Amino acid sequence: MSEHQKTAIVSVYDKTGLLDLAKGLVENNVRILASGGTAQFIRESGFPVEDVSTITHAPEMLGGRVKTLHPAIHGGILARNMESDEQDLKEQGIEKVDFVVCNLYPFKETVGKIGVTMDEAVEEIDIGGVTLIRAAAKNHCRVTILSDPEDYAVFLNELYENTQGEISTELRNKLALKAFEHTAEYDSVIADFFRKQYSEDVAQLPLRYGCNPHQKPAQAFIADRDELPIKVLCGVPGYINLLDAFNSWPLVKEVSASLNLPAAASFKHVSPAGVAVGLPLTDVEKHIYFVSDVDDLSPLACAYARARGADRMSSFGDFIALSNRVDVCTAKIIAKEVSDGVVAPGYEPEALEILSKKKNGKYCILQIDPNYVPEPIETRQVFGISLQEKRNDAIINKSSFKEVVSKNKDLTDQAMIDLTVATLALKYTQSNSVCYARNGMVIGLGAGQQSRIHCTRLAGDKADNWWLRQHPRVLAFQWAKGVKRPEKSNAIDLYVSNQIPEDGPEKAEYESKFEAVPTPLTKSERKDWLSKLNNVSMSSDAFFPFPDNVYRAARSGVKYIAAPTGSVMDKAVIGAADSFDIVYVENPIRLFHH
Ligand code: 93A
Repeated sequence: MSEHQKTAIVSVYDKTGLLDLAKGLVENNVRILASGGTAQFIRESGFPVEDVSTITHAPEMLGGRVKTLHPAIHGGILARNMESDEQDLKEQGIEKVDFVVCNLYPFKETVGKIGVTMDEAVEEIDIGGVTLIRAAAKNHCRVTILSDPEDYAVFLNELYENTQGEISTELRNKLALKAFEHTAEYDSVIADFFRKQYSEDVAQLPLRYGCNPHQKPAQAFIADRDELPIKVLCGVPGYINLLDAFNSWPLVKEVSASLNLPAAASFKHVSPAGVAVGLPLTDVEKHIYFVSDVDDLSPLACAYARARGADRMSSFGDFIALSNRVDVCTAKIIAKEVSDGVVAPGYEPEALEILSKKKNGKYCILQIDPNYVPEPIETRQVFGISLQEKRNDAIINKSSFKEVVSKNKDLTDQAMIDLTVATLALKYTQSNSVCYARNGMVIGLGAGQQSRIHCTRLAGDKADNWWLRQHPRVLAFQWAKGVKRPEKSNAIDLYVSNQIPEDGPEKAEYESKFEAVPTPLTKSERKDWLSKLNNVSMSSDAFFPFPDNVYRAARSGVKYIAAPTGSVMDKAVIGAADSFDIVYVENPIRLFHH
């Protein structure tokens, strides 16, 4: 054979298109060296082919575990067009390889079979094939790697067109990338299999289903660490529980770190319904958050009472995040509420015992490693496409609110606390979002609205409801015997949101909750009471496009606003704030969250 004859190593599990390829290679005077089964397949069809042992001078061994793993093969593939490599080949009597055709043992298909054994799975881990593919792809400036039968045709077209048997750089590059993608995906499937075998409940957590019961299978896992940063202490977390946990935990951790106070969040559908720090509660607050009967509220308990109490309707069945080790007092409050689960860095033994009894022992209790720091780059797949971004690691604290752009520049310390809570809440709220806060807690949050003014109105209406819940007439409600906490919250919500049923079964049901049915608030009584709501802070995850947002905010006692600027209407928006003597701070960081 002439020393210029092109050589192909062919070793394929999937023999689709192999004979057309062999025919094309032969017609272009390419020498074919193939592994056992591949060689036999080609030979039986009458095409000239040599066994790889012709150059390795070693038989296939270990039941096929070693076929192509040999310097005569890999030296031939990896050699560059440079003197020292040529010299090495000459000394070892090795010929250069120009084309590698290889596809791998079907590991994924094998482990997908019901009842597959570990031995069966292990035998399907391709070593030699992956080495062939990676070696050829590494040296793609000279070697062409075909890892998919789909590419044989385009390869042969070039081979027929070019009498020298050269393949264009463009095609070699494209095929090399494909080869690297192929081996990366192959290895990730193997890792996934062994993670499930050897690290269940450590680095991998099987989930009953995804967002909905028909979305199976589902799992949570971490690929770059030995173990997940969470431990399941009770119950079985669901997919949405984990979405809530991994959004609410960083939120309370950051709020607590920024304000040096314990923090709590009450999440529903991956947005907070309430977020708060552990400032002490007044008697009225205790009353409206349903904790009047709890003695000696700890700071963490105050934080949760506030977070849960902000919007009791939305918090029904919440997922809770607590910044500190959970104490008995906090656990006792949680015990009384309808809730789905909790995440915290630790639990006092008695607190854990109390919580473990919830939901007939099925309450989801997660312990998170407070020192866990996620990778800076986050990837997710949507509709089969990977999206990657740097994690939103923006730090929000009191010093974030320096750029006062309004005439009134009097930003109080309490306002800075409230703006920190509100802005951090937005960082973990589905956008668009606007948040009202007062006295260290969220009092109204508008999440996931496509229009900003709808967020501002929604959050404003919630803030109004929160304030109306403190009206003396609501505080004096006389409940019928046996009315449960959620039923009380529902009735209060109908009352304060001015939606008291006027007739039919709805009215009867509403009235059945009371010992004495309360007289509705008149329009002017509502107005009077709402006019007393003051010193509210408001934050927005992006700029306000129109002054209408400021007008709406002012109606709910907003005195401090933090929002990014950058709208063509900035001047009009800030002008509107000035007309209400509102302090307007530019927050330079946009906080969209999806
Ligand atoms: O068991 S292996 O990892 N050891 C090897 O040395 C080796 N070389 C190629 N498997 C190896 N292969 C794989 O054999 C290829 O990736 C291909 O999937 C298969 C082709 O085997 P046969 O030619 O005997 O049908």
